[in-house]
Amino acid sequence: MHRRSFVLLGAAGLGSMISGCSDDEGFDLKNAPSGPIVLGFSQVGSESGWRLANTKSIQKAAEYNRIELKFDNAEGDQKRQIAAIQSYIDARVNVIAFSPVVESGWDEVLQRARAAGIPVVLTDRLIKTADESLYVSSIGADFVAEGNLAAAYLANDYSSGKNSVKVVEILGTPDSTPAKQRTQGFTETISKEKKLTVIDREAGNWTKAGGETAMRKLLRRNKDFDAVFAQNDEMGLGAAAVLADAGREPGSTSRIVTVDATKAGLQGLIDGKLNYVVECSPLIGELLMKAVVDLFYGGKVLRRISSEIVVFDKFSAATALPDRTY
Ligand code: GYE
Repeated sequence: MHRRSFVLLGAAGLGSMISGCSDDEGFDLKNAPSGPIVLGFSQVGSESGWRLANTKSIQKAAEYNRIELKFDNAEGDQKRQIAAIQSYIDARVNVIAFSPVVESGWDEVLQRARAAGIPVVLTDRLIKTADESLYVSSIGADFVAEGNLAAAYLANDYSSGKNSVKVVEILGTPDSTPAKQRTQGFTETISKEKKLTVIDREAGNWTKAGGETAMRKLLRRNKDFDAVFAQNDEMGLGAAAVLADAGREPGSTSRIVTVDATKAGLQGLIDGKLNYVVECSPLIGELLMKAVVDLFYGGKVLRRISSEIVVFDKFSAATALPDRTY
């Protein structure tokens, strides 16, 4: 069945508006800095094609917007992210942004940023905190919707024939927002359509090697399952390699749905290794720099700025791949 790409616009227009920030919102933003805005950014790591494209997007957008970027790559280490944020506070940057590797453990360093009068913007992922005033805006995709779509497309694939479909799930980093919310969305949808059941889960930590290891463990524990929901392309392609070695033809005997829509993911669709890929665009650099400029030049900064979601199949992947920038 030829599916068209399905576009679900983020709720970019929703969410409270923040025009600068007054004391009662926790930040008393100073006027625009005399020179270029200095932004301190802490990146999660280099774990996937998505992350590399995200880094490039942020660095290019800072250059294009003439924002002085202090950039640190934490290589997956929360302690290093906290140290980088502290170094930006010590350096008295104008604004801090970061993609939190996990959701918990940020309150103390963000309270120090607020005490220093430095606004914080979250990109890509979220934090778990009782004090939402610790950050002024968050920019990223609706991961729950991505999980909803992954389940919906997988269920539709079995619309004829099988009444019950057993799924194994390969997760990203535990306690990271995309890992938690993609599972939440997938679970919400399958609880309504009643055809799919997740029988087992294993963490693959966003990498291809992690996906291979997770798939081997799942194969050892489960002889009988139909499909794989891998939370990013790298883990899905790792799972496909292990399934092929085990004689379970990925894309047919075992259907696979993933998230991200990197070049490798779209190629996997064209090669028949994957069945559906839900896009989660990493290209949020421009959204971040616009929010940063608006913070200091009186523009309106949304509390939540969402990116678009598109679902690819092998046909739309072939159309999109030639122009793909990541
Ligand atoms: O899906 C994965 C990356 O936070 C949305 O992290 C991002 C996720 C993405 O490693 O490839």
